[in-house]
Amino acid sequence: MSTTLPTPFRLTAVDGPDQPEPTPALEHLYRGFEQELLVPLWTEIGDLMPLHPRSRAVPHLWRWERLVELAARAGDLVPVGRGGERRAIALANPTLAGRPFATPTLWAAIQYLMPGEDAPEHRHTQHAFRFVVEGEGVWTVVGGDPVPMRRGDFLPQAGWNWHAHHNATDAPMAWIDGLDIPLQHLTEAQFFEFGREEISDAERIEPERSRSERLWGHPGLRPLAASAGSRGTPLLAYRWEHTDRALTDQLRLEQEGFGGTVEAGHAAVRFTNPADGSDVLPTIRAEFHRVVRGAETTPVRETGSSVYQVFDGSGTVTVGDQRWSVTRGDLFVVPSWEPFSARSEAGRTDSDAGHLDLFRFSDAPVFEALGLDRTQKDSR
Ligand code: GTQ
Ligand code: FE2
Repeated sequence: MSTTLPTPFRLTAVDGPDQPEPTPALEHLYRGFEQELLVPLWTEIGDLMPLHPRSRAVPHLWRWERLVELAARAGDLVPVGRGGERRAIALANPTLAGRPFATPTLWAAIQYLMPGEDAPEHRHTQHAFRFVVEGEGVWTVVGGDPVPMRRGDFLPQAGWNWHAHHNATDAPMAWIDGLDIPLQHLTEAQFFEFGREEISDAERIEPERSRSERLWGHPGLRPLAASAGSRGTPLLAYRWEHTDRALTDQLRLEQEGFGGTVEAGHAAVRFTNPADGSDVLPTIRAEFHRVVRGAETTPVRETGSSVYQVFDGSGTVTVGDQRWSVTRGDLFVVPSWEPFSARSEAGRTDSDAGHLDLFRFSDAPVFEALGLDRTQKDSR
């Protein structure tokens, strides 16, 4: 028995140099291609093999004020528990077909936990991190190790680690999650397991520092007895005091005439694996940038995409043909090969030190591993 499937696509003659003349014979050839599910390269090449990257995603900005407002409302209306697993609300790039994807490879979400609430334990192949722009009081329990989360902290967590979150205070807390969900979705290699309903009383403690920090959190000192594991960083928290001090020192060195910054008025650090200096996660790079009041970064375009969150200060950021005034907490995306620059300026509500502080994460490790990384500086 033969079934006739509807043709899933329709080939039309394309106008252009080196395209065949649209004759009835060509039409007949194209109908034959359709029937046999064949597509010739010559009608598709511009889209499949472009001269330079053309992202399906667009530059876009989300205001923190609105995200927190809506997340708080979700806190009142939506329980957190088995099934949904997390009260996480993802940024959806407007041209990615309504999928909860900030870029074609990166997930970025605001997560919200009410006083006393627990997000249940699970694990998955997706690599993840948390970054805190305001508040404190949640402990993320990774492999039984309770890790406190506070403003400015960066908390990576490589795939397949058990994790739960626990709000130990009487105030709600919001933070952002970054994961490689869209990338792993494309790979069709994801796994997920539900853990215990409740974390144990021994894990429901609230230490100032995680065990991972006590072992791995001393600069330049590798513990001899510990194995770092094979995927991602063994250090589960990168504390704001260290990041802040590193950036402050870079700017002071510049002032003293010893260099130290990536360019005038622009200090930057990458969060790395203390065991080998590699990126914190196999698929995600994380950085922190500080731009001095009045300074502007050189426009750069890179393959791969990034998500930024304004940690402090205010200024103007330019992504491709978009320009926004930004302030604390605002999130925006830089799609592949879109020029990016940031300028630090006084904002409407200024109480900060006059710097524009930017947290950034990207898919750069994937592009480097595949030999697809390319950077163009001063891409004005
Ligand atoms: O906190 O474990 O935003 O598994 C998306 C998936 C957060 C989490 C997200 C997750 C988590
Ligand atoms: Fe998770």
